[in-house]
Formats: sequence, structure tokens, C-alpha cells
Amino acid sequence: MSTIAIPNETLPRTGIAATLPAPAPLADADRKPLTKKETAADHPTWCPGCGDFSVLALYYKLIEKRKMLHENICTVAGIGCSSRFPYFVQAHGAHFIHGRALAFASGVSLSRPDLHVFVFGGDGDAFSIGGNHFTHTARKNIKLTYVVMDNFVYGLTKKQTSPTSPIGFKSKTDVGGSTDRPVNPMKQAISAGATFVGRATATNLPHLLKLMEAAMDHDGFSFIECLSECIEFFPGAFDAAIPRKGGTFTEIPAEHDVTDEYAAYKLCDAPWPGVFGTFYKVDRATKNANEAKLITDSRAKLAGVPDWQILQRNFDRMK
Ligand SMILES: Cc1ncc(C[n+]2csc(CCOP(=O)(O)OP(=O)(O)O)c2C)c(N)n1
Ligand code: SF4
Ligand SMILES: [Mg+2]
Repeated sequence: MSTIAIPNETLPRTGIAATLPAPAPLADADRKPLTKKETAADHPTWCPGCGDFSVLALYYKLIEKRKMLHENICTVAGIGCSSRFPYFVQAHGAHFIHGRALAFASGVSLSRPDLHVFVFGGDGDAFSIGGNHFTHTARKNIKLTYVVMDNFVYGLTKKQTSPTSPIGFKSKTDVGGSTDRPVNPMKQAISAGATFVGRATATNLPHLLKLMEAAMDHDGFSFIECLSECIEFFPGAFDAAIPRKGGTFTEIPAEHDVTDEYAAYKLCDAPWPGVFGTFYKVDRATKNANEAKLITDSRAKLAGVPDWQILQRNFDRMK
């Protein structure tokens, strides 16, 4: 076999880019908001009629409305039908390990204070395998927004009982009907320490968009349970909350004090299909702020000391 040596100078240097003048940098103020066309990625692979489509459409809308630029968008999810979300957003994001989306997103949030992290997922991802992370992200009050598309079933794996499935729900794991008491996501979030807790449905779009915006503006861990029908494995689950199907959509009364934890718990016990809106919202120091202060204070105290000496001192101290 013979080889032909190609002299370096005959190779294209950097392709087309080398022949085009560099575009003039745009000031942020001159940049146009991203349109749905620019943020919509792959064709969503959900079943036609899946409730998750509405949540995705509203996320595109939110990006456009709030003028979020590509470099400021970070969409994280675990595993499940709902967790396919980041695939369908043409921006930064991660489709992470089942149940571990919040752990990954916490790292992004703590290290990148310039962006707001959105996490999307399902009831199984959030409250079964990810239940532990849900509790700790809430109590640490890490600044991010977590939207759980609750369909009361494991959709991706084709109908197993989820932690929010109602008693009596027949599935591949409970052929005779589930006998386990379902979790109440609202109560779970409030008791764990979430500082913004809201509830919505994928069928009331203006309401959901308003709640997502409020969650995004909250300085802390914001959680939204969004009822989102799995048309394939639990059809009709939320008809009772859809007025056009004869149900009722009851908003939380305007006089509800969102800072009153006990009043919020009472709302959690409203008979099915429950109430919708902001249950709870309080201000509490975020982990982001606490960590930032720790770093600033340490830097001020150790000004001028090289990193290797700080490290050495720490090792010496631990002896
Ligand atoms: C460690 C691990 N265990 C189990 C699975 C299988 N699995 C994938 S998605 C899923 C449940 C998804 O349910 P949910 O979070 O409610 O999402 P949905 O599909 O309903 O939107 C399970 C059990 C997995 N991928 N990884
Ligand atoms: S299986 Fe259910 S949750 Fe999954 S895409 Fe289909 S309708 Fe949606
Ligand atoms: Mg589910």
C-alpha cells in the first residue's frame, strides 16, 4: 500500500469561515427574542394528544416572552416520556439519569448564577426514584424551577403504578388495582422546604404560563405540579379538572395568604380534582446566596494567599 504525502499548505485552512468576514458582534439590546421556530428542536416523539405537548409549547412561549437568549437557557430532565423535554428544545440542556435531574441541575444553578435552570420530568422520576433528591433540593432552596408533568402513571415504560396513581388504579404492577396511598406532591413539596409551590393543568394554558413565569421570577426552589394526561395509559384521568369535559377548574381564592404554611396544607386536602394556583410562596435564603457569601468571605479573608497555600493549610489542619 502506498501513501501520498499532502503538504500542509495545500490543506484548506478553516473552510468557508476563512473566506467570510466575521459578523459584527451584536449588542444584547439589538438581539431579537428567540422565536418558537428557533427554539423548537426535533419533532416531539410523544403520542398525539399527550398533555406534555402543551407544556413544551408554553416553554417556547416563555423563552420568547421573557427574551431568553440561547446562552441563558438550560433545560434539564431525568428519564421518562416527560423527561424527553430537553431533546425538543434547541438550546443547552441535559437528559440526565432517571431521578437525578435535580442533582445535576443543582450543580448548574450553583455554578451559573447568570441563568435560570428549568427542570422538567414526570411523577415517577420526581417522587419514586428521585424522591430523595426532591426533598434535598427543596430544603436547600436551590434556585431553579421544577415542573413535574404528573400523569399518575409510568408512561415511558408502558403503565406501571406511580407514586401518584390513585388507589384502585390497575396497571402492570398492580393488576388487581393499586392499594397504596398516593403521595400528595403539594404537601410533599411544602413539608420538604420548597419556597414556591404551585399547581396547574396542561389544559389551562394561560394559567400554566402565568404560574411558570411566577416560578421563574421566584428566588429559590420553585415547584409546579402540572396535571398532564397520558392519553395512552391513563386516559381521562383529569377530566374532572377540565370544564369542557364537564369538570371544574377551581382557582385558589385571591384572599389565600401564600405565606401561611398551614393554610397551604389545608388547600392540599381539597377534594379531587383539587385547587389550582400558588399554594405557598415565601422568601428564604437560597443555597446559591449562602454559597456565594461563603466564597466572597473566604476570598476577602485570604486575599493575596495563593490557592496552593490555602489548599496546603487545609490539609495541614486536617492532620
Ligand atoms: C435506574 C432506572 N430505573 C428504572 C428505569 C426505567 N424507567 C424509565 S422511565 C421510568 C418511569 C417514568 O415515569 P414518569 O417519571 O412518571 O414519566 P412519564 O413517562 O410518565 O412521563 C422508569 C421506571 C430507568 N430508566 N432507570
Ligand atoms: S405514553 Fe403517555 S406520557 Fe408517554 S408520550 Fe404517550 S401519552 Fe404521553
Ligand atoms: Mg408519569
